[in-house]
Parts: sequence; structure tokens; C-alpha cells
Amino acid sequence: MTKISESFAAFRERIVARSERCLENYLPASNAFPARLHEAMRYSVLGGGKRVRPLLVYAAGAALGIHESLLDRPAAALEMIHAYSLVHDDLPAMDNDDLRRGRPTCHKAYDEATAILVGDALLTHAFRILAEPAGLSPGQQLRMLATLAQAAGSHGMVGGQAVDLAAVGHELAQPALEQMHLLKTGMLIRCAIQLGLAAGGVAEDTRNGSALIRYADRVGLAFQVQDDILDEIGDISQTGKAKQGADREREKPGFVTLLGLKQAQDYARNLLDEALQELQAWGAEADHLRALARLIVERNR
Ligand code: GRG
Repeated sequence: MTKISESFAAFRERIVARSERCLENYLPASNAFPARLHEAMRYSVLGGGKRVRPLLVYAAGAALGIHESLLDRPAAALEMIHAYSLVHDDLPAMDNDDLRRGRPTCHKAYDEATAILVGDALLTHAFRILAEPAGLSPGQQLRMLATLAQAAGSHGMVGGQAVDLAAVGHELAQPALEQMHLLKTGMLIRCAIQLGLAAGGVAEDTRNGSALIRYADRVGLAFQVQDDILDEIGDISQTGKAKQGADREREKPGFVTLLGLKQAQDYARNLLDEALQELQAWGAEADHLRALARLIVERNR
């Protein structure tokens, strides 16, 4: 296994910069025809974003000893799908948000039709990026394409969004709330790890593969619990949102509403502990995965 000598802070800074460069290169140029659409795609992906999903892909890669260049396209493709989901989620027909990452949302900076097309184009562009030759075998690329499609579609993120929209104004019991979040945000987080496993040729049903997937599922849920906590008490100068308590105002079921603030915070801590437990058999090569799980639960934006 690779010996990890780089601190997590240095890894994070380097990988965020690397992801930014890859996204810049893989996205269509802003002056390429049709320029306004391409400019809006770049606006929605670049300049902001914590890049949590790419960080997870590269941290899984570090744990498995994979060359980073093999992860550039999978990580960028996943982040493009995440960016598309935010653009569509912000539309008036969904969350109707004016601010994202402290800047006007895509449909505010451009217009609604453009924002719909930006999402459509980012979703399809992600699959093109992943399908292009990148040093991976065709079998690995096919496995990644299928995994990403499964995570993003009606059995994953889009399905979770449908359940979330249907739940507005209703109370959800904790198992139903968790099921919805496992799909809506959890599947892309799990996908980050699955892409790392595919790049390393590690089957998901092996001891290592299944432990990393269970780690991802705990982290995904913790991510969402923390997101609900930040919606309630986060500093808007950090979260980049227009106001606190927006989800509660929209009567969206959430962990803070269900459990109360203190218990939601305890729950996020427990999920973090469980995620770290899954890495118990791993050595220093999994340190970036450990640090990322902590960062996700301790973040303030
Ligand atoms: C519209 C098909 C479709 C899906 C939308 C994930 C999602 C489904 C909507 C996002 C709504 C939301 C705010 C969910 C909470 C968790 C989440 C995904 C937060 C945003 O992700 P971050 O914190 O964002 O990674 P950055 O800006 O850092 O990239």
C-alpha cells in the first residue's frame, strides 16, 4: 500500500486545485458555439464548491494506491453531475433559490430555460468525459459508466429528489428520511468510492470493497445530517445561502426537525464514528478518507 506522507491539508489543497484544472479543461470553452450555454455551464461548475466528491474519489484512490491521472475523468464527471443537480434543484419548480455558493443561481444569472439546458448538457457531458480514453481499460470504463448512471438516475439521486419533493409538507419517520437521503445525496457519495474501486479493479463484494462502500454510506448520511444542521444554524456568509432555516420554512422534512438540534449533532458524530470503524483494518493509506469524513461532519459550509 502507498505510504501517505502528505498532510490532509496539503492533499486537500492540491486535489481541489487539480479538480479545478481538470474541470476547466474538460468543460467546453466559453467561446465555443453556442457560447452562452457553454459560458453558463462553466459558471455553474467553476469557481466555488468544496469539491467533496472529487476529494472522495482521490482519497479512495490514495487508499488503494491508484495513480491520480486515472481518477481525473471519473472525479470530474461526478462533479459535473453534482453541479447539474444543484442547477436544477435551484429552479423555481424545485427549491426556487436565488443564491448558490454566495452567487446568483444559474437561472438568476442567465434564465430558466438556459438553466434547464445547462443541467441537461452537464449530465450528458459527464458521460462523454468518462467514455473518452483515459488509461483505463474499456471494462473499467464501462463499469464506471454503469455505476455513475445508476447513482445519478431514478434509482439514485433523481429518485431521491422525487421522493423529497413528494414529502414536502409531510412528516417522514427517520427510516423514510434516511432512505430518501441515501438516494438523493448518498448515491453520488457512494459513487465517488465506487469509481475509486473500479479504477483499482477492486470488486465491491470483497472485504475491502464492501468496507469502503459502508464507509461511504455512513459518510453520505452524516453529510446530509450536517447539511440540515447548517441550514438551521449555519452562518450564511459561510454557507452562501440566502438565509437560515430555508428548509424548515419550506416544510421539508429534515433531521433537525425530526430529532432536534442537539440530537442531530450527536447523530452526525455517531455516523462519523461508524464510518471510521469501517476503516479500522486499514493503515495510514486510508488517512485521507478518515480526515475527509471528519471534515464533512465538522464543516461550516
Ligand atoms: C434536481 C435531479 C436533481 C437532483 C437534486 C442533491 C440534490 C438533488 C439537490 C441538492 C439539494 C441539497 C442542497 C441537498 C443537500 C445536500 C447537498 C447535495 C448539498 C450541496 O452539496 P455540497 O455541499 O455543495 O457538496 P458544493 O457547493 O460544495 O459543491
